[in-house]
Amino acid sequence: MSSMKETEKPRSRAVLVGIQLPRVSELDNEASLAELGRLVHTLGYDVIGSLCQKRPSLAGSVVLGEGKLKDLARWTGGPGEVQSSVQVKRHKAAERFKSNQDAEDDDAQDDEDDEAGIDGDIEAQDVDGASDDSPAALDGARPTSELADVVVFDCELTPSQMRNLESATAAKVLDRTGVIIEIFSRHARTRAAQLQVEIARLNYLAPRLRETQAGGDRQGGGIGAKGAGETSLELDRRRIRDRVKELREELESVQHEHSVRRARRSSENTVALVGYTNAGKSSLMRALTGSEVYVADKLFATLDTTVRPVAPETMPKILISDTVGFIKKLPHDLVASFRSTLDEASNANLLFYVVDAADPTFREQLAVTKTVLTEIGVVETPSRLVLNKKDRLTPEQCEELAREFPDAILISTRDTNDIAMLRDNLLEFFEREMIDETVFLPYNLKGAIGEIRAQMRVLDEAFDEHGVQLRVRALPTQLERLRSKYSL
Ligand SMILES: Nc1nc2c(ncn2[C@@H]2O[C@H](COP(=O)(O)OP(=O)(O)OP(=O)(O)O)[C@@H](O)[C@H]2O)c(=O)[nH]1
Ligand SMILES: [Mg+2]
Repeated sequence: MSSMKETEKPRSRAVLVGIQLPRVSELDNEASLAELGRLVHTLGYDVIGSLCQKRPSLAGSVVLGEGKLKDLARWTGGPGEVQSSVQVKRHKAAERFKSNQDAEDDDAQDDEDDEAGIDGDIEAQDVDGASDDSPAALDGARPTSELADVVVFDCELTPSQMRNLESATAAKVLDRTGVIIEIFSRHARTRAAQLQVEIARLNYLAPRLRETQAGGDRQGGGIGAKGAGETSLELDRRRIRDRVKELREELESVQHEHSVRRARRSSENTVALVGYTNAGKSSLMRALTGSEVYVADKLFATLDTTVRPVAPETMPKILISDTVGFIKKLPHDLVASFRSTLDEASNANLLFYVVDAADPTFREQLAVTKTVLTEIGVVETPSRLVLNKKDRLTPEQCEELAREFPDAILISTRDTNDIAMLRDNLLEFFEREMIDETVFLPYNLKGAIGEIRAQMRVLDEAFDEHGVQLRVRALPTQLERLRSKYSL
């Protein structure tokens, strides 16, 4: 539904800015910037270019060097330097000019050749670093026929850096955290997810709100105000704090309901699908359970955990839970909200680490996933590595991966044979873990008998005048829970 909204809106144009810190390799930096591009695209912006600069740190009033800032301003039509308060009026005029320009540009959006050529130009400049003093920058020489209205930095910016950058570029400035929080708030569907994201969003906004108000006319510190009605940006920090407290209280009660529901499922066999965003978890969920969960070529398509039984039904019944995806440089507050969303994972009997094997950076993505799970206390759960999107690999690549990860399961969610194989693998796992035990149930424990039949495999049964003696095959944890629940 939200995807509809995203495509209906006139699309904003964004320029990406990467800061390459000393210990970051060229490759990692590129991958990170490419990922930022996909995040920004998910947000509904068109990425029209990118700039990158090596810097010793993220310090400084605008993070970038002087010349680079001017380069950046050419993309947005901004003044190219931080405006003093006297200059703010001119800054405003520039913004007005820009929005007029936008309207014109919308009428003439077919100049693709032109745009592509100039894109290449800028990239070449960036690579040899010769762009640090372009006198044309201030004369309004623009790299494309269209100006960008948004600048997105692939790092976290301080509130004052953000304000300075907005002043120098006359564009809206976002950082990676802001983009991720915005995507989360658009994609959150259940009340629990909405509450978690809203808390993270307000915490992110609070310091920026103070700074921007002190700075003058702009409000909102760079995050899109859309959909934020109730969190109205005029709220001062005290009111934001109150609101966060309220939200946390509501969240607690919602989470209590969730944990009750989870406890009800606790005697069942569950497999949690975990992994980086866009790896194919929801696709795998669909394939294994026949359910219509949301699949999309978007980052963070899924924010809420869904649980469905494997279909066709298995005995014992196995539940699959689909979880929220991970990403590098995840904002801290969002990690905290993962904690509860990922309780499903911590209660699972088995974890499937799903990775997009066609993504050259999947090893790192897997490491990020494992780190976050360890952080939230998921440590001892047995796991399997599922290398997905096999259809995008050559046979040679498949062989190499099989050598590198001998225990992994290489699949494509689009291949029914692969899904059947994965399903067998899943059943085998539960089969291997299961033990046979005899339990005696007095006749008055009808509920327990029903529960056993629904969830465990009954191998043998013998009745006498007091009750029924069942020989069952089940997971040790299942049996344990059964015993404590019915005091057997
Ligand atoms: N080529 C190919 N594409 C796949 C495969 N499995 C999934 N995809 C595509 O990958 C994209 C992401 O799939 P999802 O299932 O939504 O990924 P996800 O892991 O649930 O992502 P998040 O919900 O964002 O964490 C979609 O466009 C899928 O169609 C596969 O085996 N091969
Ligand atoms: Mg998903």
